[in-house]
Amino acid sequence: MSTTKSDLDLQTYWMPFTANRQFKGAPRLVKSAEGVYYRSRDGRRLIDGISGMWCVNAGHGRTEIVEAVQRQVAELDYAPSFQVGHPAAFELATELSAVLPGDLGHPFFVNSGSEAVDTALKIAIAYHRRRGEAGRTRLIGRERGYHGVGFGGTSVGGIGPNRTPYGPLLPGVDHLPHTHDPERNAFSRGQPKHGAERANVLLDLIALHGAETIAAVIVEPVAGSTGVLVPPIGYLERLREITAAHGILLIFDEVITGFGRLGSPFAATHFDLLPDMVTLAKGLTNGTVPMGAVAVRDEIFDTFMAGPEGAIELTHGYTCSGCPLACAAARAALEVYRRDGLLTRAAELGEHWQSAAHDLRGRPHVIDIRNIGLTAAIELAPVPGKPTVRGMTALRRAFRKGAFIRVTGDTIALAPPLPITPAQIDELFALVAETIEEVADL
Ligand code: PXG
Repeated sequence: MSTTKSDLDLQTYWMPFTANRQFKGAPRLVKSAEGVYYRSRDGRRLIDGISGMWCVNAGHGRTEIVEAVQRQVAELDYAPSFQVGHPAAFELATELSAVLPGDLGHPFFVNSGSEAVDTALKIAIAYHRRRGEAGRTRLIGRERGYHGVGFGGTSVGGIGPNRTPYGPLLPGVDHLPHTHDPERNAFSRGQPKHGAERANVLLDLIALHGAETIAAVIVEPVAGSTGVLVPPIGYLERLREITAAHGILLIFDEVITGFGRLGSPFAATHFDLLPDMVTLAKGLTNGTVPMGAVAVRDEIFDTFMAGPEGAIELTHGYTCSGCPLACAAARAALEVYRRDGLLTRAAELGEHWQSAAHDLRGRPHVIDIRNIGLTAAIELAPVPGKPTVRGMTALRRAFRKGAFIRVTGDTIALAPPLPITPAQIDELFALVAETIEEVADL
């Protein structure tokens, strides 16, 4: 089957985060997937270098997940979660809490990472208010951060083009500086050495506004969307120290880092730090059914449970919060992760992955390579005066060659399904290397 426009109406669908008109002139369509491969609509095999979109951590077409969703939809297609329950949501909450570090648990279910972030920000503000600190409303994100597309997540997010079209956004938001420092850290393997001191800017914001006005700091432990910025050694520890000392909640947005991406179940486990809340989505259901979650430490949960018994503790939730299908998918995904040892597999593959990534050093226009766990970014120098052109051309060329990758600006981002084999890692990087050669002379 060909991907011509004649047999498929491409014009009506308004695609997200896509140059619609350019895409529709030369569409890239996939029609099936299995393991670490997609199949394009015209029948070509593509190695999935980015787990769909950082979410298919267990690989595609996992029978256990497919069957669990099928059974669930046949038995109980939908049930609300306001004032009524169904067993799968309670079972999932218990199972998820068991894999979360420390006393993080009591998951509040939502439908996406964006909703998880907005929910976490609302919980943070409401938590302080319940404790008599209603003045703590200020939220602090970080430059280059991505926290989804809700108004809260957009406000604490730090990627200019995702913010500027949308007006003033939330008031009372500040941003820490990002941690990208190519002069000192280019081609670092794993965590870069330099930059922990950038966390100290939080002290300046505290001096400026007063700790008593600040509700929470939210960061991606490893910034994914912006092109894999790995935290400098000591940076996250410093953020934890400062937030704890000033009564500020620390939220780790683990939408990408959760469920084994770094070689540990969560970034909090990996860096051995306990944030006050984590946001989850993507890998929670292996990308199959939309679902997100916010997990909180006991003290936060207990604070909400302390009021009058008949009162709704959090006036928040969605029609599909804890939907049966999503719960079934997540329970099956967690079981696959556990049974196949996927939550730590990235650590086993880490050396091979890291060498394969850094072997690209010296290819044309490669100005930085960053990696941690099963993620990597290969940053290419922009074509002079034409930022993003080299990146987007690479994406198109790679797709044609048989590699499914992500590109942000002129940076190639890679994060394959965790069951990938060393030979498949080599296959992926060989295609990326060829692609980089092909975009040398733009
Ligand atoms: N937080 C983080 C850290 C994310 O990476 C979200 C929140 C929002 O999740 P939802 O489910 O609402 O999309 C994300 C999403 C990319 C890319 O190209 C990354 C995301 C989404 C789309 C593209 O890197 N991350």
